[in-house]
Amino acid sequence: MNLETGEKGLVPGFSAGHASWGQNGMVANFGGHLNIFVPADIGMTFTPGDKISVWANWKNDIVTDYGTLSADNKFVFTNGTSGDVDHQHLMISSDDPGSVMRVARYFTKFSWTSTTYSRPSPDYTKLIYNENNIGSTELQMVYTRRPDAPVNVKLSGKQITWELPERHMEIAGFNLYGSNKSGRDFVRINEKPILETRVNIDGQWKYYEVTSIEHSGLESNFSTEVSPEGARSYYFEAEEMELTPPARRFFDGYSSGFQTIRINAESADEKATPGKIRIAMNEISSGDYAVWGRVKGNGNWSVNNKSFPINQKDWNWIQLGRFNVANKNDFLDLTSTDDNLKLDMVLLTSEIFVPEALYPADGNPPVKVKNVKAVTSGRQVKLTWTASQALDIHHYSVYSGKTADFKCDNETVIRSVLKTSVTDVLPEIPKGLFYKIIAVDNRWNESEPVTIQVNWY
Ligand SMILES: [Ca+2]
Ligand SMILES: [Ca+2]
Repeated sequence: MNLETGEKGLVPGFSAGHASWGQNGMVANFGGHLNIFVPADIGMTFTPGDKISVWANWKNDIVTDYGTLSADNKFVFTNGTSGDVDHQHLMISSDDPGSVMRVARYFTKFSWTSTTYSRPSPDYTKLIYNENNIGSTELQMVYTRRPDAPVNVKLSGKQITWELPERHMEIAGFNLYGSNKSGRDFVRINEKPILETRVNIDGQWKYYEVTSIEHSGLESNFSTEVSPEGARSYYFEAEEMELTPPARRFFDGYSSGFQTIRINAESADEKATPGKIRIAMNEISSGDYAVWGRVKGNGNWSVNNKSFPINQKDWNWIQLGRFNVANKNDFLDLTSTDDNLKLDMVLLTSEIFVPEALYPADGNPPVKVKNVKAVTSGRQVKLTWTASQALDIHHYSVYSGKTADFKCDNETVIRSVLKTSVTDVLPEIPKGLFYKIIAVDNRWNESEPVTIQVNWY
């Protein structure tokens, strides 16, 4: 009986195996390629069919195990168990289940003590999962997106105020950055995180921005800049804009926010339609702006129907013409039909500069580490160093090679750490051994490496 209305009848209960549960309901498999959304309050209705909706209707089976639906219903995290998603942790957008993002590959054997669940953190900036590759349970973590930056940032006299972004369960505080140039060269000002949503400034800098910082130490990109003279540069993460397939989210650790947009049609109909990224101009001051895109791939991006050829093997900032913002209802539409063409970020600026870094608002790397020491003990090498002086330091990466000129890359990295020491245990005492240490800031700018040679004799 419905106690409010007195209505009597049969009410449904609902359970599903191997589903992705969230606070507001679940996404459950219904046959191989169809997923349905069942809201959590399904048992409160006599007509449950009206509340169940199709969440994904894939052309091929996407077979997944248990998973998690984010608290805002926007993403499902789950692990693939066969076919082309086998052994992969997936992040799938509810807005476009056609973008099945492959976040991490896992190497594990089934065991009840080490099940392969995909657990996002509360704001789903990180995915945590088990493996039993080495022992019984190894916890692994991968970043999935940056935290959201503060919103409604305002400068009034000597005070800057802001509001919490939509996703903020993991935000521990805020950092303040200043620069004398719009859109670039921002440096952190505060030593300890700001715990309130306001800060007083001394007016030493022309431009200010704020960031959110998580308990984990992961920092957001910058908010919109504020200045007594008004903002002149605006950055947009392509994946956070309004999207029309075949413009789809794609996971890429070398892109800003760890995600990018890729043109990826899943049907002939989609192939015939341009994918679109729409950027609203509602917070942009009117005026004439240079449009820059961080792009990769081959093809054409069209900006409000004017076409720009792209031929970039690696990520690069390319100017995509100019745009005159006349009023708040204007849109900037970036479109393409070229498969695998990518767009990571967009910059609108009325300044004259060439954006260069992954995130040009801070292209300043930390200073390199000092006092690197190596102490050997049997087959162990203990490396220590003095912390980099940069306020925006995030971690240190340690690389190892046989010659002094070895390259620092994914092949030679041995560990990334938050502390200032590493102990490397070697299988045997090598003939030549060099380590390089690189300091990395919150936007992944890297210092010059410092090299040390290790000798046993
Ligand atoms: Ca991006
Ligand atoms: Ca920096």
